[in-house]
Amino acid sequence: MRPLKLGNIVTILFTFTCLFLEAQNDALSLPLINNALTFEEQNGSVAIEVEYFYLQSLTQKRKWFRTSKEELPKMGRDEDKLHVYDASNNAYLEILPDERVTHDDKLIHGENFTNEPGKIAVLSYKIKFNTPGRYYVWVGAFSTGGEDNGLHIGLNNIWLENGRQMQWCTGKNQWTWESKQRTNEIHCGVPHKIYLDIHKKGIHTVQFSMREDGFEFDKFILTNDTNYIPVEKGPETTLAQGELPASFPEVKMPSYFSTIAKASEEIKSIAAQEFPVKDTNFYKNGKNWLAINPKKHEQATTTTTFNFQSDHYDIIFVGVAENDGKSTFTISINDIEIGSYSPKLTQRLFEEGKKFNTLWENTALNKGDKITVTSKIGSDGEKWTRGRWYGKIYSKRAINLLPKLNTSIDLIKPTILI
Ligand SMILES: [Ca+2]
Ligand SMILES: [Ca+2]
Ligand SMILES: [Ca+2]
Ligand SMILES: [Ca+2]
Repeated sequence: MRPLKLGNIVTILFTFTCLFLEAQNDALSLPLINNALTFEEQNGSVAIEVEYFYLQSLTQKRKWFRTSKEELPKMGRDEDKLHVYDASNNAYLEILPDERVTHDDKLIHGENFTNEPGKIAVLSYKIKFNTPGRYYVWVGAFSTGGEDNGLHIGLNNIWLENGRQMQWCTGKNQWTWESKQRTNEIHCGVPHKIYLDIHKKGIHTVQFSMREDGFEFDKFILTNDTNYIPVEKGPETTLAQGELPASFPEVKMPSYFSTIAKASEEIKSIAAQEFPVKDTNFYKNGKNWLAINPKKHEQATTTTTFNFQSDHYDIIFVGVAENDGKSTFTISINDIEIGSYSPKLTQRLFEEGKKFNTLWENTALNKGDKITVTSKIGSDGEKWTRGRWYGKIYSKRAINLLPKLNTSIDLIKPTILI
């Protein structure tokens, strides 16, 4: 028997792939729960993962599709990346296709945009309310542009003025809680104008419908507390009846350092933990960093050998910013200092990314050179930093990868360099 030619094999695989995706797309727009499942308001609040809608209707023009680690909708135009990392319950819905990505794309009323609530792609959730009253609606959404940041809210198939035109302006490119209504005067929205009035105890249906296609929707919270602001992923879901499926699989954010280090074969890197630790005053902090214990030491020094080809390199030092002071890092080659660097302060406990890297351009490095990093802890007057750092990256001058390297991490896929 003659062996199959490679071309044949490829064709066969391709056909199967297409069939599989079509079947999967359909499944990603269907409810995961039946209409017996009822969420429950307790103590004036209820939080719901939007992927647990029991009904989706009016889907001729646009449809909500679920995205999770293993579920990736392919539904026409959809230019933004996956945003599963940091989504509550590791899953979210996106309304697709996203035909209006920028202001220059044609606005088609009733198709890629609608100011009329309850007309396109309506999601429904059953909630048992124990406490009648006014409930402010908070929604966790991920917006990447100006044409994917609007939504409408309804109650029991009635779409009132205070559920129209929910709007996000700040918090681009990250999951962001908001509760504002767009008005003609204030396009970025007015707080406390998006609410539902629950007049009677018992089961009500809360609904959402499209305003702009490409909207990404993670979770919503109804609260009767005017001062409430959600933090992190918001409260847990509470149920009156039924059982939710198991949580979606977690998606870990790839390490920032490994992502940029793997961006090209021309990039050489030495991670902090590849430097020796013994007798240096450093310790290994988690899987990626070296750090100093401020109770024991103020300074630490480590040296390793540069084993890559001799050349001129752009050297990027990948630091970690901390919130209790600024650490200082000094880099030397064969005991000759090339410079020092202090990452800026951050509001978070620690943070990494392009804002916390530094660069020494066009530096001669020879195979066998001794590379030394000295860290000094910093302080805010009360607490001390830990002099954390991540590693160093070497990029050959000739190919100039800096525009690529000088980027922040995006999520999931390692093709992340913009
Ligand atoms: Ca998308
Ligand atoms: Ca859009
Ligand atoms: Ca989107
Ligand atoms: Ca979710």
